[in-house]
Amino acid sequence: MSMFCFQCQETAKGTGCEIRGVCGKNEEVAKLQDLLIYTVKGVSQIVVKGNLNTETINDVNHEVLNSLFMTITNANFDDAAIEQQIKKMISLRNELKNVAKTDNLHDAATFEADTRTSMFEKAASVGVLSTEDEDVRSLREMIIYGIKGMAAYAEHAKNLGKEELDIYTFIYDAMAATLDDTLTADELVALTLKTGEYGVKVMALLDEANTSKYGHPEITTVDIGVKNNPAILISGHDLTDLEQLLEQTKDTGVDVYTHGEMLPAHYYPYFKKYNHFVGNYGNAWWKQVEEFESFHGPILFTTNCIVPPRSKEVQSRIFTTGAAGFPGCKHITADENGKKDFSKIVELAKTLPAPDEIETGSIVGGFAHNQVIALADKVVDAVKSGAIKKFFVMAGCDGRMKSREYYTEFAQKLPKDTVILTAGCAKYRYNKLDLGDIGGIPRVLDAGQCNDSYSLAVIALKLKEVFGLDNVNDLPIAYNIAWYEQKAVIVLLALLYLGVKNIHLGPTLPGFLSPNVAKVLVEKFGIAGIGDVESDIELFMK
Ligand code: SF4
Ligand code: SF3
Repeated sequence: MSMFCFQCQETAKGTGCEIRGVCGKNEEVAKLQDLLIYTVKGVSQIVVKGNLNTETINDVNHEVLNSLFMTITNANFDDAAIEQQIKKMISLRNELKNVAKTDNLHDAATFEADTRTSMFEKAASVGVLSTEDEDVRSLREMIIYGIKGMAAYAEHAKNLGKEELDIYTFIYDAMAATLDDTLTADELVALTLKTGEYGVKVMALLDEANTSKYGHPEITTVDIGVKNNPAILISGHDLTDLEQLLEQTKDTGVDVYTHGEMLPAHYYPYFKKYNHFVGNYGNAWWKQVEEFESFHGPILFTTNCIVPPRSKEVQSRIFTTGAAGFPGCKHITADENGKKDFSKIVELAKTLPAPDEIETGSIVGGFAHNQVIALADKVVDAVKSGAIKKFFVMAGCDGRMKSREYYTEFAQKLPKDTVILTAGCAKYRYNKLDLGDIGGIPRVLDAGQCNDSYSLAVIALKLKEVFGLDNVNDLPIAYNIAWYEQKAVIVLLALLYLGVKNIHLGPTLPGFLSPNVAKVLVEKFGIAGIGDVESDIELFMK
């Protein structure tokens, strides 16, 4: 076996990628990512054992976030960048050791590897399978994946100047705990739930960061056709990158379109002042292979999900920034003030043709908590009068598996007196269907990116209050969530922490759940997979 990774929904055979990732990750990158995570664990142990105050180690906090984010599915395929990050982490780790003056450290906190060969040698013994007990392995990995998602959201919040030290402290505690062989399965289950608690905190922090800077998302119609100007496509989740790109493209004759998870940026009042921020091009991440060809202009990846490009021509137009990376694509770094110079992208755009039109029309979104709560009276009346029978939370991710057609069919076949609450790129399975409205309330309410699943939880809690219920599970809300990568893991853990039961997760249950851990999730939280559309709808409507 040359590699092992089972962190995402598309893992080979549902059990693990062992030769090459279905995502395109090769053995080298997989091993380097394993080693990077191992260094994060070692750093974490030093911080915990040395009782270091996270306030005094901000550079380490930030590099830990970046390291975790770089290993998220489809974020970074650049072996050289990951190797550099490992070296940086080892050097920071050694500096920390001098400050912390701790002993009895784990190998993760002491090993040295400064060449590619020594890194591969080390990586061979520190990956996922180095934990022998399959239940402990399953729980450790679930915690780590949740923390990867948490780190991604904390990074976006940090880029907007919002940080919470106790989130960093939790990341160190939890990552260090994954090295601790004395922890029982019960203790790890408790830590998994605690990860969910911090998942809620980090999403609340990011919500605050986004809305305090860019305003509260509001109902917005987004054009999905094209204009005649040369253009740049921006993908991923980072709104500060978008802001800087829009500033730097102002009055240049170059338009900016969103792709995939960047679509919800249009819902923020702040970005509406940019006339050259013209619309959304295409669909969810996995459709990029065709859509980038017809777009013609440069593409900026601020985060996941990158699909390895098919042609050199497309590759030459892809730029990455932040935790994203792809070998052979230009990477743009921030200066010490967080400023990024996108002028190369703008110059390239000017030399390229305008995008081909692949569709026309528009989509409507912007139903984050503030907007929905502003409509609360209307919503509550519709529920009381029976016009709305049930809400379906269908947030999460999209992916390329054929089995995801389930979600389109599910949305189409839902009774007309139901409303879909969505967030994340899962929405592309049904956001262009004409599902109509109920008394002016659209039947698909898009709250935003995957992190805006937090909004859906806020809406549920608000409805619970309005209806005077004690338990969030007594609301007429069903959860049919699609997952793909590790941000969906933190969203799921956050919902479990909030007490939401009977979540259906698909299109397949995570490969990283051992049979016993899956059993705990089923028994304690009523987690279930999906079946066929008709029987699922019948079950949900009961
Ligand atoms: Fe396989 Fe997913 Fe890991 Fe990629 S991220 S190697 S597809 S499990
Ligand atoms: Fe999508 Fe990659 Fe998860 Fe943010 S862009 S939801 S999969």
